[in-house]
Parts: sequence; structure tokens; C-alpha cells
Amino acid sequence: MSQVYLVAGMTCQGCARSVEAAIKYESPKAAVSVDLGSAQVTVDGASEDQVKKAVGEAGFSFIGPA
Ligand SMILES: [Cu+2]
Repeated sequence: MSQVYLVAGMTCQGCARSVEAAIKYESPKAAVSVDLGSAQVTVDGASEDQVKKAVGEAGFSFIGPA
């Protein structure tokens, strides 16, 4: 089941790729899609804790579930 999270600080496709890669590093089977306009990251296959950790390590701000 996918969950949508708000992530602050992403400004370009490079940021989106960094967030996606970090989440997949935490949970290799995760499916991730990023919508820069709404600052939303949709994740299937990773826990909220994994997403929070990955987003922080990638240098962005994890806000919480959207
Ligand atoms: Cu960027």
C-alpha cells in the first residue's frame, strides 16, 4: 500500500532523484515517485521510519504523511 509524504526542500529533478535513491537504499524494493510541485513523495514498500531516515540523510526535511 502506498503512502504519501510531504518533503520540504526539493527544488529540481536532481533533488527528486536524490530522495528516490535514498529511500531505495533504505528499502531496495520500494517504489517511489516524487511530485516537485506539491512536495509530495509517494512510497510503496517502505516504512515511515525508513522514509524519514532516508529523506534526512539525503539532506531534505521530512514533514510527515500528507
Ligand atoms: Cu535539486
